[in-house]
Amino acid sequence: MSERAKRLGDVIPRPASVRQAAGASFEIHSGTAVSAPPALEAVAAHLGRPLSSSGEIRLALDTSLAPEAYRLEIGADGVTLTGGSPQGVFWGVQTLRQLGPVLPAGVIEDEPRYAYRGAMLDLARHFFAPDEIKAHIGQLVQFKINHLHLHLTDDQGWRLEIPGWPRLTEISGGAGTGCDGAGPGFLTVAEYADLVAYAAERFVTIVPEIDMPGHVNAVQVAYPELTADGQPVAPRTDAEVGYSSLIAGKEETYAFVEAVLKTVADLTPGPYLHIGGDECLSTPPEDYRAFLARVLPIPASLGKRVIGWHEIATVDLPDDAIVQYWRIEAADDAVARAAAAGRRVIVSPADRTYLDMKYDEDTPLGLVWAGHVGVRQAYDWDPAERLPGVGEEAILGVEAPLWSETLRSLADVQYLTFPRLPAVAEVGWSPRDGRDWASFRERLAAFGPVWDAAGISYHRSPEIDWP
Ligand code: TNX
Repeated sequence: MSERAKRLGDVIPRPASVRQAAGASFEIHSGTAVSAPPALEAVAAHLGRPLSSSGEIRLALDTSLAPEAYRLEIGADGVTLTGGSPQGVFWGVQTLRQLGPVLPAGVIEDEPRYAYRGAMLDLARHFFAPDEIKAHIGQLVQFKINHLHLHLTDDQGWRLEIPGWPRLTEISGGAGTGCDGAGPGFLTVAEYADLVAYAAERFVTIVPEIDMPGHVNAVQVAYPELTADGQPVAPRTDAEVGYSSLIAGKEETYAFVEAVLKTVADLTPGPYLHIGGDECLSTPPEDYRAFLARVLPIPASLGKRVIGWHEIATVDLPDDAIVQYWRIEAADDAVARAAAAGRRVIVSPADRTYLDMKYDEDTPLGLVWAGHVGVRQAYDWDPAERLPGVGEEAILGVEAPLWSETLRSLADVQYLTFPRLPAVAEVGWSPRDGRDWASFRERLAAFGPVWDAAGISYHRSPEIDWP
């Protein structure tokens, strides 16, 4: 952080309430310690300072606050950070870290607008190693992102070991897989479990996605018995979509799906299983319905809540199903009907939240099918006004997906993620009337030096006056 004294509200996402007091600030110095009750010692460790019963950064719990809420009180004698749960305290720690060593006196009272604030990483078109995913999580949590959706499977590759189905990863996670064959690799069961634990220590829930019935060429390369005629199909490393499908009328299909979802559910402590369901252009509509009628109830039988891309809203949904909206047009009747029937929606409009869209015509990476997504475009919209019939009550939260067809490295991930992800994070966290582009772009500019120092390959968008 820069040494310049900040205003108390100079935080992304902008806190719900900020009252800066006149006068004294508190400066964190080399000897400043943290005091924390046993239940908060793990959170305290994220401050990287010694624990002491007389620490001037005092962590506390107050269960009358919402679990993700926190209150930060800064006075001349130190800092008191109180959360509704350890997660709330952890978000307060992120606020503290953004403010830097010189803390203006005053009080921040903060809590999120939406429970679900997600980012998605596509491991199928290009695999990212566990250490890269961990580094990414470390960046995301600074902006209070609390879900990482991992797109683990697609036509080009299969990226999670499934015991009993070794060819999925031996063949479709092996050499030559990924777009242009340049993204091989997969997570072993142990690596996935370790990743889930790493995320959990940072209060991030992993949302695993197994995409079906479309986007399954990699499955059918590994197990030709899952094609319509049982004949082998060729691996694909291009970026086409909509040509592959599991076969709704084959019993083998469901044995496969049940085995995979059981494994993923057993490995995933979080409440969600994402079953994809998007772009099934080669699945006849009646087969799509028949397939989902069998598959949508499986997560509940495994103790999980099902999420699917919004195409699933065209079929009968379990009561607790969550629909993830990704289109660019304003209206979608099926999603509105699902919301009217009580289903929750994750809002990911491609023209606002897709991190794989180019910023502008000069962006070397990314796609353009949803147009250019500049920083202001990612910031200046409201989830509750996006879809007629999908108001505040229906919205579980927002997510920014990053598809990896054009990505080859963690630096590429960072380039498309920063600085747009902080914009979507603020859309998901901050109260609507507390958001304002002029303020956001000023607060965002302060991250330039932070990212420079951390070696983050962010895009120096011309929309921001970087210092
Ligand atoms: C659409 S959005 C897809 C993905 C592509 C992405 C590229 C969605 C649910 N499916 O298969 O990777 O566009 O932007």
